[in-house]
Amino acid sequence: SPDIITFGESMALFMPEEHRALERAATLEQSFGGAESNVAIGVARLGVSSGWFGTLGDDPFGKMILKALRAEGVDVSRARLSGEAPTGLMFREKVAGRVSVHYYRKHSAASRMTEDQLDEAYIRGAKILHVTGITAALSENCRRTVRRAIGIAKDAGVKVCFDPNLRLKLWTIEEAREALLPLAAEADYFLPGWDELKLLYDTDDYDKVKDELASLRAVTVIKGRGDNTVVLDNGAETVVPFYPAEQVIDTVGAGDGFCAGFLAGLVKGMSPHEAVRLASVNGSLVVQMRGDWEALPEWSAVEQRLGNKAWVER
Ligand code: KDG
Repeated sequence: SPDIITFGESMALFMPEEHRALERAATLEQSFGGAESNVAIGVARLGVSSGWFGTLGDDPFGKMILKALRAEGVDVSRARLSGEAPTGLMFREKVAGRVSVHYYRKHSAASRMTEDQLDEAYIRGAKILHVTGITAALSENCRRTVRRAIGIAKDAGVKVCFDPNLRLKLWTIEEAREALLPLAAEADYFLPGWDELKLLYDTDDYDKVKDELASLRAVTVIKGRGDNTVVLDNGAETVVPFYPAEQVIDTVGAGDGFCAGFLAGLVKGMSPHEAVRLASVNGSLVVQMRGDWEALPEWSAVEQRLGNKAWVER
Protein backbone atom coordinates (compact mmCIF):
# COMPACT_ATOMS: atom_id res chain seq x y z
CA SER A 1 0.00 0.00 0.00
CA PRO A 2 1.06 3.62 -0.39
CA ASP A 3 2.35 5.33 2.78
CA ILE A 4 -0.60 7.73 2.95
CA ILE A 5 -4.10 6.70 2.04
CA THR A 6 -7.16 8.90 1.87
CA PHE A 7 -10.66 8.73 0.43
CA GLY A 8 -13.66 10.90 -0.25
CA GLU A 9 -15.48 12.74 -2.98
CA SER A 10 -13.74 14.41 -5.87
CA MET A 11 -15.78 16.58 -8.19
CA ALA A 12 -15.42 18.26 -11.52
CA LEU A 13 -14.80 21.96 -10.92
CA PHE A 14 -15.85 24.78 -13.24
CA MET A 15 -14.69 28.36 -12.92
CA PRO A 16 -15.33 31.46 -15.02
CA GLU A 17 -12.38 33.66 -15.88
CA GLU A 18 -11.11 35.97 -13.13
CA HIS A 19 -13.52 38.67 -11.99
CA ARG A 20 -16.46 37.22 -13.89
CA ALA A 21 -19.59 36.04 -12.13
CA LEU A 22 -21.01 32.66 -13.09
CA GLU A 23 -24.22 34.38 -14.12
CA ARG A 24 -22.37 36.26 -16.82
CA ALA A 25 -19.65 33.85 -17.80
CA ALA A 26 -19.44 32.84 -21.45
CA THR A 27 -16.79 30.20 -20.88
CA LEU A 28 -15.79 28.06 -17.91
CA GLU A 29 -12.45 26.51 -17.18
CA GLN A 30 -12.69 22.85 -16.23
CA SER A 31 -10.64 21.25 -13.50
CA PHE A 32 -11.47 19.13 -10.49
CA GLY A 33 -11.15 19.26 -6.74
CA GLY A 34 -11.86 17.38 -3.59
CA ALA A 35 -10.15 17.94 -0.28
CA GLU A 36 -8.84 14.38 -0.01
CA SER A 37 -7.58 14.05 -3.57
CA ASN A 38 -5.94 17.48 -3.22
CA VAL A 39 -4.03 16.08 -0.25
CA ALA A 40 -3.09 12.92 -2.14
CA ILE A 41 -1.69 14.99 -5.02
CA GLY A 42 0.23 17.21 -2.63
CA VAL A 43 1.78 14.24 -0.86
CA ALA A 44 2.80 12.59 -4.14
CA ARG A 45 4.40 15.80 -5.37
CA LEU A 46 6.55 15.87 -2.24
CA GLY A 47 7.86 12.44 -3.16
CA VAL A 48 5.85 10.35 -0.68
CA SER A 49 3.56 7.59 -1.97
CA SER A 50 -0.16 8.29 -1.70
CA GLY A 51 -3.39 6.57 -2.59
CA TRP A 52 -6.88 7.99 -3.03
CA PHE A 53 -10.09 6.09 -3.44
CA GLY A 54 -13.74 6.90 -3.75
CA THR A 55 -16.59 6.38 -6.16
CA LEU A 56 -16.87 8.53 -9.25
CA GLY A 57 -19.57 8.39 -11.89
CA ASP A 58 -18.80 6.37 -14.99
CA ASP A 59 -18.98 9.57 -17.03
CA PRO A 60 -16.51 11.98 -18.68
CA PHE A 61 -15.89 13.81 -15.39
CA GLY A 62 -15.17 10.66 -13.42
CA LYS A 63 -12.76 9.55 -16.11
CA MET A 64 -11.09 12.97 -16.23
CA ILE A 65 -10.49 12.93 -12.46
CA LEU A 66 -9.17 9.38 -12.41
CA LYS A 67 -6.76 10.04 -15.28
CA ALA A 68 -5.48 13.25 -13.73
CA LEU A 69 -4.87 11.59 -10.36
CA ARG A 70 -3.06 8.74 -12.08
CA ALA A 71 -0.92 11.23 -13.98
CA GLU A 72 0.02 12.85 -10.66
CA GLY A 73 1.31 9.53 -9.41
CA VAL A 74 -1.53 8.96 -6.93
CA ASP A 75 -2.47 5.29 -6.57
CA VAL A 76 -6.10 5.01 -7.67
CA SER A 77 -6.19 1.22 -7.85
CA ARG A 78 -9.02 1.10 -5.30
CA ALA A 79 -11.10 3.92 -6.83
CA ARG A 80 -14.28 2.99 -8.71
CA LEU A 81 -16.31 4.34 -11.60
CA SER A 82 -19.97 3.54 -11.07
CA GLY A 83 -22.84 3.68 -13.54
CA GLU A 84 -25.38 4.11 -10.73
CA ALA A 85 -25.00 7.85 -10.17
CA PRO A 86 -23.06 10.75 -11.66
CA THR A 87 -19.83 12.42 -10.58
CA GLY A 88 -20.50 15.43 -8.36
CA LEU A 89 -19.92 18.88 -9.80
CA MET A 90 -18.93 22.16 -8.25
CA PHE A 91 -18.82 25.67 -9.63
CA ARG A 92 -16.79 28.42 -8.08
CA GLU A 93 -16.72 32.16 -8.68
CA LYS A 94 -14.86 35.05 -7.13
CA VAL A 95 -16.84 38.24 -7.13
CA ALA A 96 -15.55 41.39 -5.41
CA GLY A 97 -12.87 39.31 -3.72
CA ARG A 98 -15.34 36.81 -2.29
CA VAL A 99 -15.31 33.20 -3.33
CA SER A 100 -18.57 31.33 -3.53
CA VAL A 101 -19.06 27.66 -4.20
CA HIS A 102 -22.09 26.03 -5.78
CA TYR A 103 -22.34 22.28 -5.32
CA TYR A 104 -24.22 19.83 -7.51
CA ARG A 105 -23.37 16.74 -5.54
CA LYS A 106 -26.48 15.50 -3.78
CA HIS A 107 -26.98 11.79 -4.61
CA SER A 108 -23.66 11.75 -6.45
CA ALA A 109 -21.77 8.50 -6.97
CA ALA A 110 -19.48 9.37 -4.05
CA SER A 111 -22.36 9.88 -1.63
CA ARG A 112 -23.33 6.22 -2.13
CA MET A 113 -20.07 4.82 -0.89
CA THR A 114 -20.53 2.01 1.65
CA GLU A 115 -18.25 0.41 4.20
CA ASP A 116 -18.18 -2.96 2.43
CA GLN A 117 -16.34 -1.21 -0.40
CA LEU A 118 -13.32 -0.61 1.82
CA ASP A 119 -10.28 -2.73 1.02
CA GLU A 120 -9.13 -3.57 4.53
CA ALA A 121 -5.72 -4.92 3.56
CA TYR A 122 -5.02 -1.74 1.61
CA ILE A 123 -5.74 0.43 4.65
CA ARG A 124 -3.84 -1.86 7.00
CA GLY A 125 -0.76 -1.58 4.79
CA ALA A 126 -0.52 2.22 5.01
CA LYS A 127 1.40 4.35 7.49
CA ILE A 128 -1.27 7.05 7.80
CA LEU A 129 -4.97 7.11 6.94
CA HIS A 130 -6.24 10.64 6.28
CA VAL A 131 -9.97 11.37 6.53
CA THR A 132 -12.00 14.57 6.49
CA GLY A 133 -15.33 15.81 7.75
CA ILE A 134 -16.49 16.41 4.18
CA THR A 135 -16.81 12.67 3.58
CA ALA A 136 -18.71 12.34 6.86
CA ALA A 137 -21.10 15.08 5.72
CA LEU A 138 -22.09 13.39 2.46
CA SER A 139 -24.51 10.74 3.75
CA GLU A 140 -25.17 8.37 6.62
CA ASN A 141 -23.48 5.53 4.73
CA CYS A 142 -20.42 7.71 4.05
CA ARG A 143 -20.29 8.58 7.74
CA ARG A 144 -20.31 4.87 8.60
CA THR A 145 -17.60 4.27 6.00
CA VAL A 146 -15.36 6.89 7.60
CA ARG A 147 -15.87 5.34 11.02
CA ARG A 148 -15.19 1.85 9.72
CA ALA A 149 -12.01 2.97 7.90
CA ILE A 150 -10.75 4.58 11.11
CA GLY A 151 -11.52 1.36 12.99
CA ILE A 152 -9.56 -0.73 10.48
CA ALA A 153 -6.62 1.65 10.66
CA LYS A 154 -6.53 1.76 14.43
CA ASP A 155 -6.71 -2.02 14.80
CA ALA A 156 -3.67 -2.28 12.57
CA GLY A 157 -1.68 0.48 14.26
CA VAL A 158 -2.03 2.80 11.24
CA LYS A 159 -2.02 6.45 12.35
CA VAL A 160 -5.20 8.42 11.69
CA CYS A 161 -5.18 12.05 10.58
CA PHE A 162 -8.43 14.00 10.67
CA ASP A 163 -9.19 17.38 9.10
CA PRO A 164 -12.71 18.52 10.07
CA ASN A 165 -13.09 20.55 6.85
CA LEU A 166 -16.33 22.06 8.10
CA ARG A 167 -18.65 22.78 5.15
CA LEU A 168 -21.84 24.42 6.35
CA LYS A 169 -23.35 24.10 2.89
CA LEU A 170 -23.48 20.36 3.51
CA TRP A 171 -24.98 20.21 7.00
CA THR A 172 -25.87 22.30 10.04
CA ILE A 173 -23.34 23.12 12.74
CA GLU A 174 -25.26 20.90 15.17
CA GLU A 175 -25.09 17.92 12.82
CA ALA A 176 -21.44 18.63 12.14
CA ARG A 177 -20.56 18.80 15.84
CA GLU A 178 -22.30 15.53 16.58
CA ALA A 179 -20.45 13.71 13.81
CA LEU A 180 -17.07 15.42 13.85
CA LEU A 181 -16.14 15.67 17.52
CA PRO A 182 -16.19 11.87 17.99
CA LEU A 183 -13.97 11.53 14.92
CA ALA A 184 -11.51 14.04 16.37
CA ALA A 185 -11.40 11.91 19.51
CA GLU A 186 -10.26 8.92 17.46
CA ALA A 187 -7.48 10.73 15.62
CA ASP A 188 -3.74 10.69 16.17
CA TYR A 189 -3.40 13.98 14.28
CA PHE A 190 -6.18 16.55 14.31
CA LEU A 191 -5.86 19.48 11.88
CA PRO A 192 -8.62 22.04 12.44
CA GLY A 193 -8.60 25.71 11.51
CA TRP A 194 -9.09 28.20 14.35
CA ASP A 195 -12.33 29.39 12.70
CA GLU A 196 -13.59 25.83 12.63
CA LEU A 197 -12.76 25.26 16.30
CA LYS A 198 -14.71 28.36 17.31
CA LEU A 199 -17.75 26.95 15.54
CA LEU A 200 -17.30 23.36 16.70
CA TYR A 201 -16.89 24.30 20.36
CA ASP A 202 -19.20 27.31 20.16
CA THR A 203 -16.81 29.77 21.80
CA ASP A 204 -14.25 32.43 20.85
CA ASP A 205 -12.35 31.79 24.06
CA TYR A 206 -9.01 30.21 23.22
CA ASP A 207 -8.44 28.86 26.72
CA LYS A 208 -11.81 27.11 26.68
CA VAL A 209 -11.03 25.57 23.32
CA LYS A 210 -7.67 24.43 24.62
CA ASP A 211 -9.36 22.76 27.58
CA GLU A 212 -11.58 20.84 25.18
CA LEU A 213 -8.63 19.85 23.04
CA ALA A 214 -6.69 18.66 26.08
CA SER A 215 -9.13 15.75 26.39
CA LEU A 216 -8.16 14.47 22.93
CA ARG A 217 -5.30 12.07 22.45
CA ALA A 218 -4.30 13.68 19.16
CA VAL A 219 -1.45 15.99 18.35
CA THR A 220 -3.60 18.99 17.40
CA VAL A 221 -2.45 21.45 14.77
CA ILE A 222 -4.54 24.63 14.77
CA LYS A 223 -4.26 26.46 11.46
CA GLY A 224 -4.82 30.18 11.16
CA ARG A 225 -4.68 31.39 14.71
CA GLY A 226 -3.81 34.83 13.44
CA ASP A 227 -0.96 34.28 10.99
CA ASN A 228 0.28 31.30 12.94
CA THR A 229 -0.14 27.62 13.35
CA VAL A 230 -0.31 26.34 16.91
CA VAL A 231 0.83 22.82 17.70
CA LEU A 232 -0.58 21.23 20.86
CA ASP A 233 1.33 18.08 21.64
CA ASN A 234 0.84 16.42 25.01
CA GLY A 235 0.36 19.68 26.88
CA ALA A 236 3.20 21.49 25.08
CA GLU A 237 2.22 24.42 22.86
CA THR A 238 4.41 25.72 20.02
CA VAL A 239 3.67 28.50 17.58
CA VAL A 240 4.88 28.39 13.98
CA PRO A 241 4.26 31.52 11.89
CA PHE A 242 2.77 31.01 8.43
CA TYR A 243 5.35 31.05 5.72
CA PRO A 244 4.74 34.37 3.94
CA ALA A 245 3.07 34.13 0.51
CA GLU A 246 4.35 36.58 -2.12
CA GLN A 247 0.87 36.95 -3.58
CA VAL A 248 -2.49 35.50 -2.78
CA ILE A 249 -4.57 34.51 -5.80
CA ASP A 250 -6.82 31.71 -4.58
CA THR A 251 -6.90 30.48 -0.99
CA VAL A 252 -9.05 27.43 -1.70
CA GLY A 253 -6.90 24.36 -1.22
CA ALA A 254 -4.51 26.02 1.23
CA GLY A 255 -5.66 23.76 4.05
CA ASP A 256 -5.23 20.68 1.88
CA GLY A 257 -1.76 21.80 0.80
CA PHE A 258 -0.91 22.37 4.44
CA CYS A 259 -2.16 18.92 5.34
CA ALA A 260 -0.21 17.30 2.48
CA GLY A 261 2.98 18.94 3.72
CA PHE A 262 2.31 17.86 7.29
CA LEU A 263 1.65 14.22 6.38
CA ALA A 264 4.56 13.98 3.94
CA GLY A 265 6.81 15.48 6.62
CA LEU A 266 5.75 12.84 9.15
CA VAL A 267 6.45 10.04 6.69
CA LYS A 268 9.84 11.61 5.97
CA GLY A 269 10.57 11.20 9.69
CA MET A 270 10.05 14.81 10.81
CA SER A 271 8.69 15.71 14.25
CA PRO A 272 5.16 17.23 14.25
CA HIS A 273 6.76 20.66 14.72
CA GLU A 274 9.10 20.24 11.73
CA ALA A 275 6.25 18.80 9.68
CA VAL A 276 4.20 21.93 10.43
CA ARG A 277 6.98 24.08 9.00
CA LEU A 278 6.90 22.05 5.81
CA ALA A 279 3.10 22.26 5.85
CA SER A 280 3.24 26.02 6.14
CA VAL A 281 5.56 26.42 3.16
CA ASN A 282 3.40 24.04 1.15
CA GLY A 283 0.20 25.92 2.02
CA SER A 284 1.74 29.26 1.13
CA LEU A 285 2.68 28.05 -2.34
CA VAL A 286 -0.81 26.73 -3.12
CA VAL A 287 -2.52 30.10 -2.69
CA GLN A 288 -0.35 31.73 -5.34
CA MET A 289 -2.15 30.10 -8.26
CA ARG A 290 -5.75 29.47 -9.28
CA GLY A 291 -7.21 26.06 -8.54
CA ASP A 292 -7.09 23.74 -5.56
CA TRP A 293 -3.99 21.70 -6.26
CA GLU A 294 -2.33 23.00 -9.42
CA ALA A 295 0.27 25.03 -7.51
CA LEU A 296 1.23 22.29 -5.05
CA PRO A 297 5.03 22.22 -5.00
CA GLU A 298 7.54 19.48 -5.54
CA TRP A 299 9.96 18.61 -2.78
CA SER A 300 12.88 20.58 -4.25
CA ALA A 301 10.90 23.84 -4.23
CA VAL A 302 9.91 23.35 -0.61
CA GLU A 303 13.26 22.18 0.67
CA GLN A 304 14.89 25.39 -0.51
CA ARG A 305 12.33 27.52 1.34
CA LEU A 306 12.61 25.53 4.56
CA GLY A 307 16.11 26.95 4.91
CA ASN A 308 14.91 30.57 4.48
CA LYS A 309 16.63 32.60 7.17
CA ALA A 310 14.18 35.49 6.88
CA TRP A 311 11.41 33.25 8.18
CA VAL A 312 11.69 33.93 11.87
CA GLU A 313 10.22 31.57 14.38
CA ARG A 314 9.12 32.37 17.88
O1 KDG B 1 -10.46 22.12 0.50
C1 KDG B 1 -10.85 22.37 -0.81
C2 KDG B 1 -12.12 21.64 -1.04
O2 KDG B 1 -13.12 22.24 -0.32
C3 KDG B 1 -12.53 21.61 -2.47
O3 KDG B 1 -11.57 20.94 -3.24
C4 KDG B 1 -13.87 21.01 -2.67
O4 KDG B 1 -13.73 18.97 -1.51
C5 KDG B 1 -14.31 20.00 -1.72
C6 KDG B 1 -15.52 20.28 -0.99
O5 KDG B 1 -16.25 19.34 -0.73
O6 KDG B 1 -15.78 21.43 -0.66
